[in-house]
Amino acid sequence: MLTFHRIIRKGWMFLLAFLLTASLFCPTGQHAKAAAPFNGTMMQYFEWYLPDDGTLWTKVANEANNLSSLGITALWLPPAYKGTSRSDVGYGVYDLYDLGEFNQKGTVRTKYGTKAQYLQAIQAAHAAGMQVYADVVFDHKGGADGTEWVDAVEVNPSDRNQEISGTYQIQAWTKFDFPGRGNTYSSFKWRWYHFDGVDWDESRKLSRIYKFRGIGKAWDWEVDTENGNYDYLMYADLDMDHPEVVTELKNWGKWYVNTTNIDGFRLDAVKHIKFSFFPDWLSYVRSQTGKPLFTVGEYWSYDINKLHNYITKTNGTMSLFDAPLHNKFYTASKSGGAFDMRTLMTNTLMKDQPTLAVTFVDNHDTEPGQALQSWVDPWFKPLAYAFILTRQEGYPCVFYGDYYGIPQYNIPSLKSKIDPLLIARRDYAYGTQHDYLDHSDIIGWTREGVTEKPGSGLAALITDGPGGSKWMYVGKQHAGKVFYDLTGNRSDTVTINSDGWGEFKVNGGSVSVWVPRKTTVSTIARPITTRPWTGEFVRWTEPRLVAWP
Ligand SMILES: [Ca+2]
Ligand SMILES: [Ca+2]
Ligand SMILES: [Ca+2]
Repeated sequence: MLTFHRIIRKGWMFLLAFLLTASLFCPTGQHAKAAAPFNGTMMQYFEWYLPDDGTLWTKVANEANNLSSLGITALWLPPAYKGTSRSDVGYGVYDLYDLGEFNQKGTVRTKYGTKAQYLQAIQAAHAAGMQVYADVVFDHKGGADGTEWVDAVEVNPSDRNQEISGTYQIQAWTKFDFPGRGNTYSSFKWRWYHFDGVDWDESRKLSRIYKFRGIGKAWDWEVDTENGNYDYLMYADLDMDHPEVVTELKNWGKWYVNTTNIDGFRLDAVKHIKFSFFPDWLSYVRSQTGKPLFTVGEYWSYDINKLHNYITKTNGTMSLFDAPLHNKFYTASKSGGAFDMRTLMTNTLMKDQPTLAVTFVDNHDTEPGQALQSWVDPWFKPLAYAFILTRQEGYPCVFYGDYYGIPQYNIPSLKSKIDPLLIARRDYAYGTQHDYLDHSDIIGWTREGVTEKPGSGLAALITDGPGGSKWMYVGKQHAGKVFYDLTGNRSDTVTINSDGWGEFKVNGGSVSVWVPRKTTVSTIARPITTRPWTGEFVRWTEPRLVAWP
């Protein structure tokens, strides 16, 4: 009997130990955690005016667990290689192979830190269950080590197909020898014939748009047709028609992924790069590294047809930032209520190519003082974030400058406004969506929730005008449940009727995200141990090219 009791007791203790362990890993009591959906959320982890103090990579490592626990699943980090100077934001790329490792351009580290710190940041992000996307700048190179004499012709800045001078020799900054790095990682040296043009003649100290002359030299095509041919943007423009350039960039891509272990790319200035280049480059790097490498391109245009054209030409091989949607947010925020909110998604990628749209509110280029300045007014930001974070279309990207603020322009942090919306995305924004985009001021939508995500489902309202209410359907499974406003903007509650409907309210010029009041489900932030790093896409759906039109 004693033995029998011991066995029982031993068995009980095993069971207890198992339950304890299981509950540690599954605080919500959901044992089928692996199968539960999890919404992917990207964060652009920099803004233009960060101080040149070399601390960003360390901050990434330090904040990784906090960001992950709020539901951030991927970080887009700024260009990590050596630019024209230490304070270069990264887009004036000098040496793609110098990640803050060699003494070049008067510095070992970049604006953001050293190579060792960068690799550490990526490791920390992975350990916290997040992906990391690298910023890739292939359009141009700056900060050349020397000049070369090159035959060139001036072109009309507003029509680059039009030559406006005879051919003459200019002194161009096109010689890249990388004396600080030597032949480490690559022995490739850049010469004038690897470029299509420059905008500076050192011998005459003249600023023009110079197109190089020589065998096979021409602006690349197809590129964006703004200014006739928008191949040329700045610095020394890479010639993607030159096979040595294509091979070197492929070698670099493979080296970069293998060296840094990053999970994807943000491609800079794709409208200035031959449209056929990236599908070839991406398929090479993906096949050589065996990684899916999620990729989003920056095609800066508010014209949806240009984005459709690029997606068609690149065969859906990459996502694009939804610049037209950003423009809608900007316009709405500046219209004092006169914007027709029913049209918020019209002619956007979010609507037309929802699985290839990376949605965002603002970025480092739309900040005050930047080239594409179009800063969404602060009152509208929580509305815009609710729109991209709680709807089913698009892969949303949260901007560092919104989240932490921009001291340079005394722009305060919106963390207290964005955090509840991140929670809404992480825990509630699942399941069938019902749209009520039916009023010039107040629009709304609901998500029914899914059983694999207990307690999920929501009802959201935003208005650019007066406050009001809307009857919306959240699903019969919510009948009798009490919903409250997760944003805290309203303190009343809504009880769902027996048909699954409720009358949800929103204040003027505001947002409310109504969610079921928790009963048994814990509100403890998801510990990272429940989502071990798998290297897989963390999205609700894989990218998929939709037939258009
Ligand atoms: Ca060319
Ligand atoms: Ca170009
Ligand atoms: Ca309106």
